[in-house]
Amino acid sequence: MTTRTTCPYCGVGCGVLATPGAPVKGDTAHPANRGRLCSKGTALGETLNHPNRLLFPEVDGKRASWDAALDAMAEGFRTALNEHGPDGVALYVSGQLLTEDYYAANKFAKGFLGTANIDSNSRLCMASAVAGHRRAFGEDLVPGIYDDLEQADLLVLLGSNTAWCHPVLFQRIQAARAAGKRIVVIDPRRTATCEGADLHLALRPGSDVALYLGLLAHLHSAGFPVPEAALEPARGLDVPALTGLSAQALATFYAWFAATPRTVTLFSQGANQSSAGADKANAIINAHVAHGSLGLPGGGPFSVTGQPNAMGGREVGALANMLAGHLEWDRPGEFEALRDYWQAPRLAPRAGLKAVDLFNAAAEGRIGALWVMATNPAVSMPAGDTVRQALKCVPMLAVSDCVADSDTLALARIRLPALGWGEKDGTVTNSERVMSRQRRFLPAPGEARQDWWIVSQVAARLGWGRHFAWKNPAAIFREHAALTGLARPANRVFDISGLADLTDAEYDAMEPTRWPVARRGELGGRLAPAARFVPTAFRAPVNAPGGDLPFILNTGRLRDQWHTMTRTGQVPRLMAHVPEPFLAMHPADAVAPDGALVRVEGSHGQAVLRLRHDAGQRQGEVFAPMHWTEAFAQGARINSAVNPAVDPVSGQPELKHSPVAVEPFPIRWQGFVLARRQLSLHAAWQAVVPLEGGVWRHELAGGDAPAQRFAALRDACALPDAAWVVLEDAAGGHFRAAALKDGRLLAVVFIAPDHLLPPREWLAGLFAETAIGSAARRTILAGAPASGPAPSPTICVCNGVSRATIEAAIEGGCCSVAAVGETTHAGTGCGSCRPEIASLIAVARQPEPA
Ligand SMILES: Nc1nc2c(c(=O)[nH]1)N[C@H]1C(S)=C(S)[C@@H](COP(=O)(O)OP(=O)(O)OC[C@H]3O[C@@H](n4cnc5c(=O)[nH]c(N)nc54)[C@H](O)[C@@H]3O)O[C@H]1N2
Ligand SMILES: Nc1nc2c(c(=O)[nH]1)N[C@H]1C(S)=C(S)[C@@H](COP(=O)(O)OP(=O)(O)OC[C@H]3O[C@@H](n4cnc5c(=O)[nH]c(N)nc54)[C@H](O)[C@@H]3O)O[C@H]1N2
Ligand code: SF4
Ligand SMILES: [Mo]
Repeated sequence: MTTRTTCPYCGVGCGVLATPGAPVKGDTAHPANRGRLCSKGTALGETLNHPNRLLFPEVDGKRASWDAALDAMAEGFRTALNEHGPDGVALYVSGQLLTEDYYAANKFAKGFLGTANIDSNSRLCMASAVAGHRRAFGEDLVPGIYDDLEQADLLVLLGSNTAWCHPVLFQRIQAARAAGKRIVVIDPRRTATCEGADLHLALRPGSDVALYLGLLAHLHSAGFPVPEAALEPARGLDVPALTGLSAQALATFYAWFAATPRTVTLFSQGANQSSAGADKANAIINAHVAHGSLGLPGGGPFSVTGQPNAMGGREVGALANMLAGHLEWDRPGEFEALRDYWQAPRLAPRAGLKAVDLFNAAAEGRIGALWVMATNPAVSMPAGDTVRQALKCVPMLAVSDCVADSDTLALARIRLPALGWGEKDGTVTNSERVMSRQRRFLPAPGEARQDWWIVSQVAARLGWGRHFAWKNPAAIFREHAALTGLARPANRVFDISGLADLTDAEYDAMEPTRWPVARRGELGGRLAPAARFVPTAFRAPVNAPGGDLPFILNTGRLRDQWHTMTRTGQVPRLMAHVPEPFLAMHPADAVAPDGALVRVEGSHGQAVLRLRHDAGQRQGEVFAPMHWTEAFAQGARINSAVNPAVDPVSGQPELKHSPVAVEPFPIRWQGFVLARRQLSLHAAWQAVVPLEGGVWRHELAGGDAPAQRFAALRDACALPDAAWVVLEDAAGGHFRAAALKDGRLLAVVFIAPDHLLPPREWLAGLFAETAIGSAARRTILAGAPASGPAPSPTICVCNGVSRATIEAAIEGGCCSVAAVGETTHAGTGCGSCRPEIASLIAVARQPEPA
């Protein structure tokens, strides 16, 4: 049985076909991807059968019945309401909830707890774009559709690593790249997205508003109408100095933009995660309004969403400063309309606390009950250590999650097992306003239940049962859809009331549907909303580097990881691309050799990462991926070092810009252990990596005595009947051991005084061998084969092709991505690695430095 459903990762919202026991396939009938998938989507099947699911409710660390857990929830909320009133209870939810779950959570908080303290991880993600849309269009609207990205003659990718974060959009763009189409990337670092771009503007971080003000002034001088108020902040602005871009590069970009009616600016976290995020959105919109490209096919501003249902959360209004269905407190009659529709006399009368303020309130003891759903704030919030402290201050911290061991769950008093992808049922909305069904195709594991059900049961125990008496997600969807058609004093574009009378069967069969759908049968398309110019003045990021914190820390994503790695971290082939947490730094800045460990220290905390020299970084700036958690790498959570500065309009944290210091991490030894199971080891620094074939890689470093540590690590492998071959050079600080039994390798332990250890890939491969002879035993401790190519990281995860193999093919004369594919099969699977193959070709073509 094949089920048509939707990928649970990014906001592209690809349709997938799921058949239990077979690999997941792209749905050729889905408008977002037409059959394509990226590396994460392709590996979805491998994330099922998660080894570490939360299967039963738990209260105070003990298994509890649902009845007991739900009673404890209700009691926790009652106590907090009595002690603090509605301002002292809160929910923190997520764009990974389905629309129906999201709607239920928002109705519970705002309608019945009477608090608008319900915020979402969308605050860290989309809040600035939402604020920009509301200021310009009076409503949170994304005008464009994906076809516009294909039809644009000039595509500007601003603060977006599209190749890695919206890979199927990137594939669509590349496939539709007709002669003459230009791509400009605006990003301080050189990313995979820059491959094949016509222009890369490596601007100073945070200077996008200045760049777009310069564009507005240029458009004005080229005859496009711009109101004086919007132009004013551009006067006298030294754009080259503020952006660090040459006058020539600026002139080229501005001239292309002015001359190309079909121009799209696609923007993402480089714009949103900024203390000027809302202004960046409006500066972009202003330029398109002046240019006349807003609403044109192939034109306009295009905010792409991150999470699978970031849009759905915005539609149901589950952010602290919004009501449901795009209704607003400050528009006459809307609050009353919602209050009457929900029959909710306690409806929250005003906006609540945004994420950063919410966790600050918790730290101050002002939050008596907090319910976290489908997000991992202990890892993903800035000033991570402070947030962990705050979570510990909440008397009733409840967490609903699918997995049993997130960093946030570890702090919870009540743990509620939620259904995950493939088990839950409902809808999601992607970046182009297309609502798609996520359908169930797996049985519920253990006692896990869908989030909306859990909400409805807590509500019932608080006496509000009849308002939450839905029998299925279809019933919630109908209530939500009808709400969007409420007679409103001001018209809203977001209207899906044409879907309010879907039967259960029609809902189950619902095809991907773009809003607005005001009447049954109608379908939404590209929007051309009336837009206001919102004057934006340039402001530098809140915290400038200097003094003790001389570097700017930028953070973001990797191709094959999803957020806090709860799913992708379980899949060896997705771990193969980048196995360890790292810090990228320009070689001229390097404070330590490539591969050494460094400490990154910010105003609120620190993290230890492996240093990577990377000429694609601007000097003075460093970059770290956001993904690693305490569970995967002790001491390597980058958000400990990220500052909690926020945008004054949107409240979105400035996750892309934190002043930090970077220095060598003092250690006496570094090492690794490969074993056939995950070991519980403790060291000053550690990263754990699952490898193919059931092998676990443990990277370790410490300041204790290496000889004792070597003995302890061998003991920790707990292999009493294995034969160990051992090499000890106590004076040099080198210790190596391999445990074998019946010709099979069971474990290796390597320790060195620094990071110069043999590559792990070859050793890991030996675990698959069944008859390791005596000659081979010696090479194990050498850490390298007697002959043959050195191992290298996997670039193509679909076909397991390493960088060395690709480089050999290029050396052998393959000079295009297609030719490399024919020779090595690299890039012929999902295609996510094609930009990296292109970059290896480009590097090989560069002349040798004299
Ligand atoms: N593989 C993968 N894909 C994902 C996700 C994932 O975890 N993994 N997560 C999804 C989610 S929730 C989101 S929100 C999206 C995010 O998608 P993106 O926004 O594309 O991803 P990021 O890597 O966070 O940041 C994008 C780029 O912004 C740049 N940047 C930093 N500062 C500035 C600046 O001041 N100006 C400009 N112009 N650029 C700047 C960074 O260098 C970075 O390359 O990805 C989604 N897709
Ligand atoms: N430094 C830095 N920090 C960042 C960012 C950055 O670029 N830099 N990006 C920010 C952005 S844009 C985002 S979106 C956030 C993401 O950060 P988080 O939302 O914290 O990350 P996830 O790992 O996706 O957490 C989702 C959790 O929900 C669980 N889950 C999945 N599905 C369900 C479900 O149906 N029900 C329930 N109850 N649980 C479920 C998963 O098991 C997982 O534990 O990180 C933000 N933090
Ligand atoms: S681009 Fe990849 S991660 Fe995003 S929805 Fe499509 S398959 Fe999933
Ligand atoms: Mo996001």
